Amino acid sequence: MSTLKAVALIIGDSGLKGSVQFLQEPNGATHVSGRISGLSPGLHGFHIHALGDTTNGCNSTGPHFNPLKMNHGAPSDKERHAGDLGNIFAGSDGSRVAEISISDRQIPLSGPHSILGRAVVVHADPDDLGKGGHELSKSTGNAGARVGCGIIGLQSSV
Ligand SMILES: *[C@@H]1O[C@H](CO)[C@@H](O)[C@H](O)[C@H]1NC(C)=O
Ligand SMILES: [Cu+2]
Ligand SMILES: [Zn+2]
Repeated sequence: MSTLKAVALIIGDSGLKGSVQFLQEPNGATHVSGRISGLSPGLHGFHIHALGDTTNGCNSTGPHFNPLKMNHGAPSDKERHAGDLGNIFAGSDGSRVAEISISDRQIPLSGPHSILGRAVVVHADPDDLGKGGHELSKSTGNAGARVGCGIIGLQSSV
C-alpha cells in the first residue's frame, strides 16, 4: 500500500495564508508539516475541526474533531480531542511565519477516525491546553477567533 498524503491550503484574515501537509507514516502516526504566514507574533491554537465546511468561513468548520468524546487537552494528554494539536508559534522578527512539524497518532488519513474532508483551523490566541481555568478551557482551550482554515484533501502519493 502506498503512503497516504493529504494537504490543506490555509486562507484567513488580513493576508494570513499557508499550506499544511499530512503524511501517514508506516508506524501509524501522521506527520504534519507546513508553513503559515501573516500571523501575529506568538502562540496560536492549532486544531483539526470536525467539518470540511467553509460556507461561512472558518466558523462553519464545527467543533474540534472529537470522535472519542473527550474533553479538550494538550496533544500529549490522555484526555484530549483527537483534533487537539496544541499551538503553533510565529516569531516576532517581522516574518510573522509559523513553521509546523508535528507527529501525532490520533489524526489518521484512513479508517473510521480519518481527518480527510475535515478542516485545519488556526486561532487568534494561544490554546491553554485545557489548563487555563476559563469556562472554555475544557472545550476549546479558549483560543479565541478562528483566523484561518483550510479543508484537508487527498494528495497524490507519488
Ligand atoms: C465568526 O464568529 C465570530 C465569533 O462569534 C464572529 O465575530 C465573526 O464575525 C464570525 N465570522 C463570520 C465570517 O461569520
Ligand atoms: Cu480550533
Ligand atoms: Zn480540543
